[in-house]
Amino acid sequence: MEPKMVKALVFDAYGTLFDVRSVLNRCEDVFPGHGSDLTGLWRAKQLEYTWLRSLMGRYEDFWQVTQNGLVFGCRSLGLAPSQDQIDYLMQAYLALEPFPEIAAALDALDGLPCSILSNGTPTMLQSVVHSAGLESRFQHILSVDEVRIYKPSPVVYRLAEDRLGIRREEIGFVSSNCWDVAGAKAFGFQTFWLNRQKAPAELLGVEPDQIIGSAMELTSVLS
Ligand code: LAC
Repeated sequence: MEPKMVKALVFDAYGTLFDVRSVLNRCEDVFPGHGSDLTGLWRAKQLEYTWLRSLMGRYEDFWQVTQNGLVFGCRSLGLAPSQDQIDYLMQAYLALEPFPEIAAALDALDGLPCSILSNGTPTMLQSVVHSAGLESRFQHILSVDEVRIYKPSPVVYRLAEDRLGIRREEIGFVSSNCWDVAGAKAFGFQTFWLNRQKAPAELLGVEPDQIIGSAMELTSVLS
């Protein structure tokens, strides 16, 4: 499908701009031999808790949900982290590595306004963006904390439409999380699934408008 006019791009943060697997070194450091398993379990449980809490109507912020996901991940591997170990591992989330092409890809977008819409708390997002030196690249850094429900609730995507003041069909939404793309597409954004891992598409009844393998491809699919 030919993209319609896109007046602004909105990016997901975790897994899209920032590599959630960059916690691996700290996980391996604290629990040698378990780094990879803990990294995967931690992320999976973190997301699961966002969906469960949204369904339950019992929001708590992403810092807390991320910590609970970490503790559950440790326990399911038979590990009992101390509070100091939890604090040390959680600090990794404030300085996740950006994916290597992100700064150049944002520069190449040539003035197209870019924002972030994420499950992260405002503090988490400010920290990770600052640590990656990307502050000047984003017009808005929007957190679900304002609406106290997680993606893929349409309430979250509406927050971006309202704050950008641009109609949803003129907003391009970029995420590596296919389920997030599905939520954004169902809401009415134009969607770009950044599928770096060549993962199979989720079967959620909505297809991304475009599938790209690197953020560098945004310039060409938008032209
Ligand atoms: C986020 C999650 C989906 O940044 O990774 O919102």
